[in-house]
Amino acid sequence: MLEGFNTSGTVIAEHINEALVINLWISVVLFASVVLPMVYLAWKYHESNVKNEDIENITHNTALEIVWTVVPTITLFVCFWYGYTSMVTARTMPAANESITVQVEGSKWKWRYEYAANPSGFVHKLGGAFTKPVRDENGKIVQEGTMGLSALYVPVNTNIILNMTAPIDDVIHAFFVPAFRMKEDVVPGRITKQWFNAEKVGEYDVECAEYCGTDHSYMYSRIVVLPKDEYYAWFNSSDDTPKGDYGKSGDAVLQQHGCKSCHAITTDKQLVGPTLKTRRLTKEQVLDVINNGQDQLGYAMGAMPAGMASGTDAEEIAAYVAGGMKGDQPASFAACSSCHGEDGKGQYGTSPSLVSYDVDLLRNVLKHGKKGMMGTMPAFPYVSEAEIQEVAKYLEAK
Ligand code: HEC
Ligand code: HEC
Ligand SMILES: [Cu+2]
Repeated sequence: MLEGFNTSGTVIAEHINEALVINLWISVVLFASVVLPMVYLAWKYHESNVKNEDIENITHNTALEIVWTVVPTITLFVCFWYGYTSMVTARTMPAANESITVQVEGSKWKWRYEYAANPSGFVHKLGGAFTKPVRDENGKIVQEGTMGLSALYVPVNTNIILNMTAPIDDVIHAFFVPAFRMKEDVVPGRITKQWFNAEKVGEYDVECAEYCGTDHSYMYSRIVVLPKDEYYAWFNSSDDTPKGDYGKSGDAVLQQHGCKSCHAITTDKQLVGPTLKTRRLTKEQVLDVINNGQDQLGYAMGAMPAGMASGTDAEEIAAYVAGGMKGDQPASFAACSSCHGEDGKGQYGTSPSLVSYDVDLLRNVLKHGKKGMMGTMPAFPYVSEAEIQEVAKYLEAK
């Protein structure tokens, strides 16, 4: 699943969003101004509503004709203006001496990136195929897919120019970065260009948007936007990739499986599901489980019975758990610690941790899915154990 249109990483993306919204509203208004009167007039002048003698022969109405010519002309010029200025921003390359230029090559079925030589003369060449995961007939991964070195590393707040081409005997590809609203054909024997200036450190998906051959959809890559010092530390070295296992990090796993479309990872925002930023249960969720019990995650302890606490005790416990179990522990928590442990961490995986997204919780939630008061999380049986470990490590480190 692409991280895409809900994120915006560049000035160009902002421009294009603005143009889109303005065009959309103008279209809605123009559409309504034609269709609503049309429906009304069709009704008003329906055969059964008019008599012959009511009908007048009107040849023209100058005022009305001026209005319906001038108003749409102006509004369409507004559309044009926003489209045009966005296009100019996207198409005007920044000065080469104030930018980093990277050569991009798309070929069946991979992206390659080549940088200019660094001060010690070393040329970074990255890229390669995204290795597809191999699954057995039950959808279980028997061999993991990897990003390998297939990411493009760039510094934040810097103009990046991409000089793109494809080998002469290859096919047309299209370099598409949804979060940057950036897409351009990559054509054999021709150089096409795009530029961007990413405003936020992060990882953004790259796809091939050409849908005419078997594996364009697997031409998966990423743009990894790094803080400037990290970028230059890597660029000036002869290391393959910057420090950190970018292609297979917990963050990459969350991205690849589409977790991020339902879960915020770095903010407190509740999307479809809860944020995975910090611990985790809201007071309402804890109360809900206390009142109704729960039996769906497959822990060794089995079901959690309903009614382990009630009234002010329950309130007090819920507030304590939702607060991350900090401060003095209310005495009433004794009703819970027998199973969840004194520290709420779930006694070595025999019952759920109430304070962290540990490996056991992730594994159980992904295996069984989870239905709660926030909604339904589908099961993800094909996320591998290694990926779960990575995600837990990543969530813990934050
Ligand atoms: C008898 C052991 C036991 C006791 C006592 C107990 N729990 Fe549980 N609790 C469990 C088990 C087992 C689960 C996992 C149930 C499942 O598989 O869905 C659970 C699940 C939960 C969950 C849901 C976790 C999640 O992420 O889905 C919350 C919240 C919770 N317990 C809070 C409490 C609180 C608060 C108390 C004290 C009032 C308490 N529990 C007492 C065993 C217990
Ligand atoms: C279609 C939306 C959706 C997707 C995709 C999704 N989740 Fe969820 N997830 C939810 C919802 C909704 C809940 C809350 C269920 C509830 O009410 O307890 C949830 C709950 C969870 C929980 C338990 C949170 C808690 O505190 O009880 C974890 C952990 C989790 N998701 C991890 C993941 C991971 C990892 C992925 C990607 C492999 C993922 N989710 C993909 C919707 C989603
Ligand atoms: Cu392609």
